[in-house]
Amino acid sequence: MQTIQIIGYVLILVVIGLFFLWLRFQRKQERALEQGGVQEATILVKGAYDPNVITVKKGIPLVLHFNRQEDASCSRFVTFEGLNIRKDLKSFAVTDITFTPNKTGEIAFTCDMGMYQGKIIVE
Ligand SMILES: [Cu+2]
Repeated sequence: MQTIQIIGYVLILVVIGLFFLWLRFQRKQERALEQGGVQEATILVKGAYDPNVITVKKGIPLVLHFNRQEDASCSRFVTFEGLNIRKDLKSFAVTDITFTPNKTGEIAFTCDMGMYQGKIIVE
């Protein structure tokens, strides 16, 4: 094989790799739906949190429906920074997490190893 061909294959692999990285870390933003005094959002847990950025309003009870469609041990627990919330998400089921965001700012949530990352933006 010629050197130029090898360089070509390597470049193609690099581009494919970057594409998957971009898919994994891109922001998928959504606003919680407000209805009847609560706001809620559904987060698909499969390879990542989708959406991984959720905008909510301060002072209104928030219900997050974590729909975990996998059994990878990585995503089993979700922890909310600064809220003392750590929850076991059952595989192929929806687990609700409810709290009222009391101050504006950002609340990060992650799996135990920090591979899956998301955040709540409180407005
Ligand atoms: Cu993990």
